[in-house]
This record gives sequence, structure tokens and C-alpha cells, in this order.
Amino acid sequence: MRRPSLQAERLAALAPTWQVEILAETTSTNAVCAQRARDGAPEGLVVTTEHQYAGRGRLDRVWEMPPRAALATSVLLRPTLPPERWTWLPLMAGVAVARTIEGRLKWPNDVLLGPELKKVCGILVERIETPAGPAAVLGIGINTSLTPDELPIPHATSLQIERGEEVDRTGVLVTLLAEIADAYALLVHDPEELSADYLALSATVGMRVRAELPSGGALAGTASGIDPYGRLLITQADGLTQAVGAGDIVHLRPLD
Ligand code: BT5
Repeated sequence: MRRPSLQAERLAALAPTWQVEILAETTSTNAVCAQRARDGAPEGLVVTTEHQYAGRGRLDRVWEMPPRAALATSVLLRPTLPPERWTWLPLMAGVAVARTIEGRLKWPNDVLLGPELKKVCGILVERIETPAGPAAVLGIGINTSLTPDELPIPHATSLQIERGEEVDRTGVLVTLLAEIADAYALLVHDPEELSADYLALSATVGMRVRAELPSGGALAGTASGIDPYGRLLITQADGLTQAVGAGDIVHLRPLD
């Protein structure tokens, strides 16, 4: 199956806000974008590709996508935010994607779609030290037109599967970049509004969850909110609430 390529002219029209670089193939758009950042690229660089063959997830996991069936995109920002607000960048990226594709968010920023809330997008935000100061690379992978037999895990889905129609991959990227601009402006100028928007899109808050922590431990309870640092609040059976800043969340069941 030969799928359409990205439409370079439509993406070039987004300049000067976004400078979109389309690579025929690459290991990881995040790796390329980070290197460009170290070499001095300005905020607004967007690296995308027709074929990402060594995509990275969090915690050294892999992110897989067939050629031209998905969007692998990295956006370079150079935020002048106080350090404690950098932790909101991954959630901000999640809000932008969820708005673009009408998805819901599993904390911190997996985007889920469909009646079974399957994963359609993964996000990896990395902080890069560069000679011009710290930069953020927002790495976003969206399954646009994967077919059921191309899904890497049973709990994944694609826009095409959920919508039952062909997906305009370039159009999704154009909308995504507009939503990133809006969500980023909220993060800078109105973080409380961004936090409210995040909560409204959250599929996690209100659920019984288990957090699998990077330390190897786990924490079960009710997801009761998001704190000012973007951490997930989990209230345990004994009433104690703990904030989780990193880890994988498993949704158990909604509150009765
Ligand atoms: C993520 O990690 O979900 C972040 C993925 C970020 C990918 C983008 S693509 C553009 C940019 N360049 C990169 O190199 N990366 C970013 P995590 O939460 O750790 O989830 C990874 C897990 O998701 C894997 O272990 C698989 O189980 C599953 N997975 C892999 N490929 C998938 C896909 N296409 N759709 C749904 N799930 C997938």
C-alpha cells in the first residue's frame, strides 16, 4: 500500500511561526531536533518525517510506526518559564494533541480515542541544554492511518480506525501546530486556564488507578487531581494523598 506523502507547500505556508523540516527518513525526530537545538536552531523549528525507524518512548522504550502511516514530529521551544513551570510542557503538549484529534488524556500525556480509550498518540518531551540556554523538544507520535494489523500493541488504535475514513496527515499536522501555539500561549500567560483545560480532557482524574513508579514500586488509589507542578494526585484508601511526578498509570475502573 503506497500512502500519500506530506504536502510540503502547505507546511511551508506556516512560516514564519513554524519552520517545518520534512525528512524522508530518520532514526528519531527528537534526536534530530535536539541536535538542531544544540546547533542554535530557533524556537519554532519543527522536524517531521515520512519514516521514523528508531523512535523513542519514555524510559528507553521504543515507538513504532510504519512509513507514511503516522506523524512523527518534534517541535523546538525555547521557553522563558520559571523552572517549576517546565513540568507543564508535557501536559501542555497533551492538551494540544487532544484538541487536535478530539481525544482524552491519560496522565501525563498519552492521548486516547474510541469507546475503549485506546492509545493513539504518545508524547516524549525532552529538555536539552544548548549554548543559547535550555530548550524543550516536544516529540509527538500520532497514529494517523495504521490498519488494525499494523498496530504494535493491542491497546493501540489509529485515527483512521476510529473515524472509519482516510486521514489527511498534513491537515492533522497543520491543526496540531496551531493548537500547540494556543496551548503554549496559555502556559505562558494563563496557566490556571491551561490547568482547567487539562482537567476537562483528562480520562484519568476520577478513575481508580495504579501508578507504576520508576523506582519499581506501585501506588493504588483514586486519581483526585493535578497539582500546580502537573503531578498526578492519588488519594489512597486511608485518605492520604500523594503526588506522582513520573510513572505509568493503569486505569482500573471509574469511581462508583
Ligand atoms: C510514549 O512513550 O508514548 C512516547 C512516544 C513518543 C514518540 C514520538 S514520535 C516523534 C518523537 N521522536 C521520537 O523518537 N519519539 C517521539 P511511552 O509512554 O514510554 O510508551 C511507549 C510504549 O507505547 C511502547 O513500549 C509500546 O508498548 C507502545 N507503543 C509503541 N508504538 C506505539 C504506537 N505506534 N501506538 C501506540 N502505542 C505504541
